[in-house]
Amino acid sequence: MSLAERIPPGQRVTEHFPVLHKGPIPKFNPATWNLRLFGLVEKEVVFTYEQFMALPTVRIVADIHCVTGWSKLDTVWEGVAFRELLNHVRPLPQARYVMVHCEYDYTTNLPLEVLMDEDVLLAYRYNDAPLTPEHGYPLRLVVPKRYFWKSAKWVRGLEFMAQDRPGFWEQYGYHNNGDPWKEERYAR
Ligand SMILES: Nc1nc2c(c(=O)[nH]1)N[C@H]1C(S)=C(S)[C@@H](COP(=O)(O)O)O[C@H]1N2
Ligand SMILES: [Mo]
Repeated sequence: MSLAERIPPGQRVTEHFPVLHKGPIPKFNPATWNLRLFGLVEKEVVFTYEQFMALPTVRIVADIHCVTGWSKLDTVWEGVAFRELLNHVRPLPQARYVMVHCEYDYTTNLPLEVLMDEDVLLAYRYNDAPLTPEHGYPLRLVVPKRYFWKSAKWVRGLEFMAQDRPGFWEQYGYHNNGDPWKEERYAR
């Protein structure tokens, strides 16, 4: 694919890695940090930092697209594939959506089916180095096929749900789906 074909409509490529978020960068304490998988699951699962870091890892190379107009090509992420988590938690049959919960109450919503894609991961390394605090250390979601606001930083919980519910930006008028190729930037 040519470079031009990799840029969704209305986007421009940046070499930088802009930092965008609401509120402060949370402090990280590995002794108290955990990741909670809850909601419509057979049995709730809570990973300690140590347990989470022991999970099998994947490495992906992906282009990322921010709704504010920048795209960044060939970003490299390492962490745990979302679908690996389903070896540890069993969602109930009616669970079709996930609310991603972060520090300071940032949330974003995604269909479970979208998260099951092989390029979706909970990342703790970026471009062959530990993720930096401003980019989501110790753990961020990466969903390359959606605008980057859905790639939530500082993730602490995944809530399995039967009905969809808007997350933080989705409540403030961002598109519920956020596919860059369809330019799903804002809700009508
Ligand atoms: N927890 C949290 N995650 C967040 C945000 C936020 O405000 N809080 N902002 C989102 C938005 S709008 C974007 S564009 C990306 C930016 O990620 P970056 O700072 O690593 O470029 O993070 C997303 N994840
Ligand atoms: Mo954003």
